[in-house]
Amino acid sequence: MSTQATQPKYRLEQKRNIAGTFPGPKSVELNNRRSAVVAKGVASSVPVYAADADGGVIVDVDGNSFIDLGSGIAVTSVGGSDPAVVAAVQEQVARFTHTCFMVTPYEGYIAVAERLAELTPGDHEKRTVLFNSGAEAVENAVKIARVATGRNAVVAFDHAYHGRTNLTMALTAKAMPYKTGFGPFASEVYRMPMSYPFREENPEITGREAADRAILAIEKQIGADQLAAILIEPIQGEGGFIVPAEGFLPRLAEWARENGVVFIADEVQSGFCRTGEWFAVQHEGVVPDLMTMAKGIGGGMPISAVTGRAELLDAVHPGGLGGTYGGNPVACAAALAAMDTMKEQDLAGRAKAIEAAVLPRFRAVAEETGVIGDVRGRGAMLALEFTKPGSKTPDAELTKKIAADCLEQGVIILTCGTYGNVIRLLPPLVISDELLQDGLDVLEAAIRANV
Ligand code: PLZ
Repeated sequence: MSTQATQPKYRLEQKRNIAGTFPGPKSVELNNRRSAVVAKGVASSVPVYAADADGGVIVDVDGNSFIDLGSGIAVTSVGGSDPAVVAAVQEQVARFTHTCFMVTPYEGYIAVAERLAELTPGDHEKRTVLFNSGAEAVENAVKIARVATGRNAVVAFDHAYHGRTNLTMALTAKAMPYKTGFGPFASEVYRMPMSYPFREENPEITGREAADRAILAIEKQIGADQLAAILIEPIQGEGGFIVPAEGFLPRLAEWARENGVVFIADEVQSGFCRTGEWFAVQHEGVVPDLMTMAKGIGGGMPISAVTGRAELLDAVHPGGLGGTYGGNPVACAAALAAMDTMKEQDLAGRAKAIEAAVLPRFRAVAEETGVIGDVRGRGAMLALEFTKPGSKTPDAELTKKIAADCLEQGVIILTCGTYGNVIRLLPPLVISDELLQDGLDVLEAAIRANV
């Protein structure tokens, strides 16, 4: 970790502690109330209810302290209640909660746009528009690309996840639970083969060749002149933390540029220091035309953004983009504070340190146990892909069991993947070394106990 970086200040003791029965009586009671009134369609991966959260811990209503290795799906990179975010929110919320930027604008929105122009890759002129959720950012990036190009088709990839609204469902690859029964879906979405090094039929295929495989299919099935945008997660999230082979993203971006196609990087999950850089595209020097961002940007408050080339965003007629809450002032204040914390605490550097603590350790565990086919990821966006020994057959059952065992020991661990066989590690970037070690010890023990 950089020595100049300031250290996180914790309000809660950074310790794992499962006090009594699990889940405790108060969580059980809340669960009963929930069953009577909350829709079944929204499911929770953890059966306890949160009362407090700070740094790398979440405390439940029964007083149990959990190590958070999920960050509310890659959101609370600065921790569950970063003092800078809390202070900024309190200050703003006491002045005004909302005016609607489309009615009476305010400075915070502009300040966020200025910050994103500075932080996102490329020194071209940029514009930003703010929304509330990742899905909304993706929908709007597609709208912008269509207006700017006058074309309709959009390419997304195998294993992609882009959201749950109608257009983003169409862009998302996985049927269950995201799409099944929810159609008809938006048209003019075309799915192309991803670079998934661990599951390539030809293990020798380079990133560039994998890109050319997709490009050939695009040219034959769509036609470059009909294509508005290529939309891709630089490291796929829900689909399994898939890091494409080196050269895949640069080749796609290059082809897009040559053909007047807008290259959209969906950095909703991978952005804001998560992978050891501000944005995951930076690992290969890719400069997207548009970027979608959400999650980590807001320090836990709902805010999302599309940032990109001025000529693309400004192609949209005034009034064509917006929404009642987009760039809400409280969320903007939180985002500015969260970005300050990321910089001051060198959370990108911290993500790299987390990578160094995890990858070699779990590569050794993979070797010894034979149940982990692939250990991958960048920064603090890391994954273990579980497979039946001696094969690449996904083992979703084992994955689920290990995550459940970790939870009983007080460690919140998320799974993902098209085949449901990936454990993903997404700790808050402010997690202490000791807490991370404890969490990893629990995970390693749970893996060993199940083989
Ligand atoms: N793009 C790359 O990861 C959200 C979804 C969890 P929203 N990922 C978590 C779930 O099951 O709903 C995501 C993402 C990428 C877009 C989105 C969508 O972001 O803020 O959930 O709309």
